[in-house]
Amino acid sequence: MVTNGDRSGVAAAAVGVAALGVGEAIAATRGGSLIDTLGRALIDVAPVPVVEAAVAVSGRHDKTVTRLGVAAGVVAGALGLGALPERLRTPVAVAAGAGAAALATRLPTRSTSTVAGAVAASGVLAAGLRRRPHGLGALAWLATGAGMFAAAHTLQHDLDRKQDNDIRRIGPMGALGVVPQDGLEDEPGLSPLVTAAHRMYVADVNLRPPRIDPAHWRLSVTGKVAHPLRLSLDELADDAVEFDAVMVCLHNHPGEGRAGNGRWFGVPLADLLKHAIPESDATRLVTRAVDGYTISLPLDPLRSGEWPAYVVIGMNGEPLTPAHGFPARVFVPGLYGQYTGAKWLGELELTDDTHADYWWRRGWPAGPLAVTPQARIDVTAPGRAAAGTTTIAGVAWAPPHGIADVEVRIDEGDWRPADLATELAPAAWRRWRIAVQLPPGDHRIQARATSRSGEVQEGRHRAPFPTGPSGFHTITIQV
Ligand SMILES: Nc1nc2c(c(=O)[nH]1)N[C@H]1C(S)=C(S)[C@@H](COP(=O)(O)O)O[C@H]1N2
Ligand SMILES: [Mo]
Repeated sequence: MVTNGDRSGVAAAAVGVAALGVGEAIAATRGGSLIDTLGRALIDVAPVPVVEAAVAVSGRHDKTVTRLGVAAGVVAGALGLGALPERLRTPVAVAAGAGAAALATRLPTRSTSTVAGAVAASGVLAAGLRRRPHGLGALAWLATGAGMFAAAHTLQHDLDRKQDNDIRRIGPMGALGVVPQDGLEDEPGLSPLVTAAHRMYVADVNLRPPRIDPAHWRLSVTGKVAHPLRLSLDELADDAVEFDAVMVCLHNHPGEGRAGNGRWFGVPLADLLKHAIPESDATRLVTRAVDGYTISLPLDPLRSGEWPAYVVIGMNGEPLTPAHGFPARVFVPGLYGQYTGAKWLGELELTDDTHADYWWRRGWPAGPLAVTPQARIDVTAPGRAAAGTTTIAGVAWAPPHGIADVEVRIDEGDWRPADLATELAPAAWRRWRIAVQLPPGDHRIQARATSRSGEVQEGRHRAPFPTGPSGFHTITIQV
């Protein structure tokens, strides 16, 4: 039996889907998205423990989970609206739309169409709730919503394709086609020495990468400098060099995949700073993305070259992909991603210590935080060289100093040194392998890394917040 309350619930949900769909389609005409704007707003205000729990639970699917959460929230909001007394529905729906529109104006990227989408969505919501469709009527609203979502998807897809074409036309960034080797190419299942861009983890607060026209994009170097700069991608490419380094997310628990090794192409930041001529009271370098997100760094170690830092414009011989920061990002090998510099870079601003970054204002330390040594086990397989042996292999990193040792222990026994592959660069990850003899049964295998600076991987488990995770990657295998 369908009660009156149930029926108005169905109506409100159908209207909610239609309203959101219309909003998405209108926003998408210029690349905006209501859902993504609300999602970003949610990320911007969520308390750090909530963000940490969401990152831990959703893993690599954090963006999908956020989007579904927002969509569910909007539909739930429509249900709530539907339950309100008739005379309140329209004003509340319009207020919600105005709120969403106001949020959209806070995000500089493609905000006009998102504002229009929010206004339209609140209009559809108010009109639909007044009509209270049921039966086939509700179905028609649902179908309209679905059609609008499909239209939004097509529009976004076309814009993505246009961005991809713009990027493809740029041509190579670095020595395309040179595949480095380290001697462990014969180990199936081991992480590649160089991580392909499409296999590299993605971590950021944007639900969709900003789309940037490379023809009009310029990197500005501003603030406390005697000689402000505005540089095109071509001008940056003229001064770029290749370097190998591992990018590590602060949220990477031992054994996880939030780390990748790239052959990057970038302009040494020390050179850029020399050209810009910092003023004497400049103490920080703010790396600012086109959407306003910032990561800042102390200026001195960047100027002196103590930290080799780069404005990166290419990865693995090609321009950066949209997900990884096209057209430019700042990268200081050895600092966690959250502290290393902004993707989708628009500006480098020299300033003083009055600046506060996105994450510090939320309770993270001002940092910068350095990557600690970590070893990951990728492979446990019957040894091919000798019968009765087990091959254990993986990757380890300790940027910028490099890996001195990787050791493995079985069932909490003594640490045994693994063989290290040829080092690509101290800041890169290093592959390793060891063959061990294991009696039949279950065994706990652990690996630990030691840096060339003498830092030994810490075995005690620690959560990522606030200074980065620790512990050993531990796996159990059956022989
Ligand atoms: N603009 C911008 N840059 C950013 C972030 C971000 O949210 N926005 N996240 C940082 C974090 S936390 C990490 S781990 C790295 C991830 O880079 P990747 O997605 O290319 O692996 O980018 C950093 N740069
Ligand atoms: Mo990160």
